[in-house]
Amino acid sequence: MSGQANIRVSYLPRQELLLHPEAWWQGVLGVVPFGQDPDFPAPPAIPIAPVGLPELGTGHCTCEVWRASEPLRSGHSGAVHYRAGAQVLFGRLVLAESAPVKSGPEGPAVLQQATAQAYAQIFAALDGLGYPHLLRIWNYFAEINRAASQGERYHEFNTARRQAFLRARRVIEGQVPAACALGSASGSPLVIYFLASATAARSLENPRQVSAFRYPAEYGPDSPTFSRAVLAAPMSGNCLLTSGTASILGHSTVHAGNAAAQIRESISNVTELVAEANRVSGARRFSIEELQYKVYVRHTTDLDEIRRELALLLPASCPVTYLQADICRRDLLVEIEAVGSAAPDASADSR
Ligand code: 3EB
Repeated sequence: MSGQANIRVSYLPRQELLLHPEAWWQGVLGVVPFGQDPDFPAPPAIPIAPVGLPELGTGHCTCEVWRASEPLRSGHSGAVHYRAGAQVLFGRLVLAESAPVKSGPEGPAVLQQATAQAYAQIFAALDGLGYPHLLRIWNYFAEINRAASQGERYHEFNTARRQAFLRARRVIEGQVPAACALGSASGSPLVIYFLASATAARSLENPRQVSAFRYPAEYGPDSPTFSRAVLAAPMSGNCLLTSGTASILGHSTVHAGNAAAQIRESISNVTELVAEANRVSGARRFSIEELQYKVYVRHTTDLDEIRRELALLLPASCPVTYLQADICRRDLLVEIEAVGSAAPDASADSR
């Protein structure tokens, strides 16, 4: 046994990261710099996921830093740059869509091709390296709401993702990874980063919501392939990773046009996931007050209202990073995701 490979995330100002000595980087799995400057001076062994979304409401740029408490090594597998310990792997990949994106129903499905390629490379890397269990995957691509051959580009993405799971002999319901899919600026490449594990995690659903993999056809011909959250425990380290969580009840968007009400509903959904995680672990491991958050805001003009509302729902001590992004349904104004780490609790890890 290699012991606990606790995954930890922290949100650090870019300037602070640059001050760390070489030795500090040994425990870093990967870095996700926000803001639009993709050049990031980390040691070349560290995978950098250049998500490139504008950061809101702060004078500096934040970096999401993933760390693990086990010896790490880095490598490349196809387009995937990864860093991994015995239990967990962080990987990232950037793929340009191969031809200019044309609008309208006749546009070529270049996003489908890029998505198919990206996921094929990711699963090939995970199978080859011995981390077959995808825990959480972050997807960013240009113009997610733009009309395309299958309704919107997000629907094309869903079709290609689902097919890629099947081709890689993965299930497409139940034990599927947590995820998010957000729209970046026009011309941005497909940027994906992910956490995977050598051992299976526990996928969670939200009792207030229809599982995304069972969404009816009105949201696109192929359902999205993700679970509402993943509980990575015990070997991958007592970590709760929620999916992007929005103002959806059942399968329907609620509070269209009202950003404050949407963020309230989203927090109610995260609260439900925390309760599920605690129920499944058989211990009160996680609380809404102790998670770390990222909030995706569609219209920067809604930022102040969303911050005011969130200040009523979360203690000021919660780290919250605000990013501008398009959300996958046109009527969604905001989406939130959370990560929680809990202290190892031997008594609760009987499964
Ligand atoms: C939703 O609940 C909102 O396609 O990977 C949230 C999380 C959403 C993940 C994805 C989409 C995805 O349906 C959108």
